[in-house]
Amino acid sequence: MARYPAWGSRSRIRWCTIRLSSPVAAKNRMAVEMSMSDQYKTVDGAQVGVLMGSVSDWPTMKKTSDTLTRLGIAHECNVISAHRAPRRLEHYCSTAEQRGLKVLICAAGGAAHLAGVAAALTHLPVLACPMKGWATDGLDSLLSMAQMPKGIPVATFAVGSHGAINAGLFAASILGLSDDTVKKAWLDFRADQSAAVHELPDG
Ligand code: AIR
Repeated sequence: MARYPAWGSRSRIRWCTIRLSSPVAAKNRMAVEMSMSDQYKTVDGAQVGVLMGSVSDWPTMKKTSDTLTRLGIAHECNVISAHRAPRRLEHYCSTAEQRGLKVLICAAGGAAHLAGVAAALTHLPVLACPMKGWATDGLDSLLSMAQMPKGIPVATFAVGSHGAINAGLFAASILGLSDDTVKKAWLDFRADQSAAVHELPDG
């Protein structure tokens, strides 16, 4: 219960009492929470959450998803724009840790605020993937992500598919610190990659 000032007919303050945690309010809050979590996909056992500002980012971010799959890392992919669905983003990020996620990878183009806002809403590490937009070849999103002011960091990767793949690999290097299966997959990947590098060109 709390008392709040309310304006009376002659502009004098009246006091009204609001029951802050009435059963009806709690039920409404629960309904809002439930409908909010219906608006994004969750995967049991996911360690990484991949977020995109738009479905138009998916052809690039599918490479992150493929990289995580190749390394055996359970993950979930969602489109949640910081600009177009801010409340959904808040709900997703503020429940991320309790749902078992350990790393978020955020991709957006243009004025890309997704990674920064996500990092403001969770203390989990946030990896940022700038997308090539409709102008400036992705420089706008690169700077939006790389130029975060001190206090809330995001780790920013290269524009486009190279950054998308590296973000997946970087997630593996983070998870590998505490997960031996992921560590082995990550080390195997690196060893295979080294073995595939030839010293001299053919011919
Ligand atoms: N975007 C969406 N909401 C906020 C931002 N920054 C980005 C998307 C996408 C670009 O805007 O991440 O890269 C264009 O989105 P769309 O949906 O118009 O194709």
